[in-house]
Amino acid sequence: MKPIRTAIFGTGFMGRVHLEAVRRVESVDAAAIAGRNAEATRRLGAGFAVPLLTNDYRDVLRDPTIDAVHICTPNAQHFSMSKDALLAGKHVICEKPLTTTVAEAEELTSIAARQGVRNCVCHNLRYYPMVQQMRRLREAGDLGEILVVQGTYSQDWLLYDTDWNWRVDSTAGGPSRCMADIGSHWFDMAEHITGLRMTTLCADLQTFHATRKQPKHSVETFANKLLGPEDYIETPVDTEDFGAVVFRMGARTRGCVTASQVSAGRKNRLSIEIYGTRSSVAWDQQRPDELWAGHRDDGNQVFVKDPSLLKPAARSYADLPGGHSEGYDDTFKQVFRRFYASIGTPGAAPEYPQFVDGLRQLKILNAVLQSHRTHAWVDVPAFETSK
Ligand code: SOE
Repeated sequence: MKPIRTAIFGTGFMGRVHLEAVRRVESVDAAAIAGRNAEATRRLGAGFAVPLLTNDYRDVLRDPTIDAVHICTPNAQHFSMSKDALLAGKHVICEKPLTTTVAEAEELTSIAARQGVRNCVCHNLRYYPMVQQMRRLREAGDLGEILVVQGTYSQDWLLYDTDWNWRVDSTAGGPSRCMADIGSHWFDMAEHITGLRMTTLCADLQTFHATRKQPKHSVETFANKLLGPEDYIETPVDTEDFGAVVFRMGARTRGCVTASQVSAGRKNRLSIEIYGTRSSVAWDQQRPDELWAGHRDDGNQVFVKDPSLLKPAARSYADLPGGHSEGYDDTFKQVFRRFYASIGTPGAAPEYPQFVDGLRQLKILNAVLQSHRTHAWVDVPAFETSK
């Protein structure tokens, strides 16, 4: 089969992660990189011997030999780049959040449907083997009825007022920062595992630093710790550092979650706990190969990832034998592998999050912002997602 030719838009942290993962997928060639920073584009492209390097993503869209694009730029650019790519007939993988407004996400979802191309929003964290195992345990009825869903997504890389990244700036990242950047992963995972949908919520957000010291030059995600205090500009901040959300999933299931980018020592801790009438499960992204199972009338257990011990439907998400850890990078490989396989198999049902799932997250985020603003519970509009 002829390899599928793909391009990466954006050369920051996510651009590199996508490029490395694409290189691990069978029958896909990394054919182009588009980045605004010429030196970063050259360096990334040279390292991976990518043939077409440009500072104008439209050069890629005009190239009929390129089949697909990955959009890994700051959030505010997702909409126009995705729209242009869809209209150029490319298959599109876009980083989350899909857009910065519900209206934009709705427009992209309908253009994608009209164009008949494959589309994916990168909620990759669903594809840790143990997250898939939790989903399959729930499907098999091992958890019983889900009563309570709780957890956190906590990081510390924006704790100090000297910490800066484009995500802090709402014109680049959108009106929500912490909830859109990491809270959305948690919500997506909670719905994916439980099969339930958030129906109503009450949110409280907090911006601890009303101003931050913005470096005079652009800073790579998570790389701010390497800067000295000398060349900063004091800049007002209008995006949240922390959020707490209490929610309902239908008539009986209840939950709560916090998302934080100011929790010292928590580097990238997504933790989720699901309590059912039969048993419980709990998982932490920083110990990805372990799954805790809790029992009322028996000893609790810690399962260690081993494909042969996973539920059959979770097995294809674990490529390595037990004792060989699989982590963050591997989740991208799992998404991209399924995305590219679906391009090669036109009738096949997609097995990855699509733009409609990105739209769902935008609706949840909208409800979070509205609830915080009005100090009130807000309903999350019900609609069909791909899950
Ligand atoms: C930064 O908070 C970030 O890179 C997010 O943007 C990713 O989606 C998350 O997976 C890790 O942290």
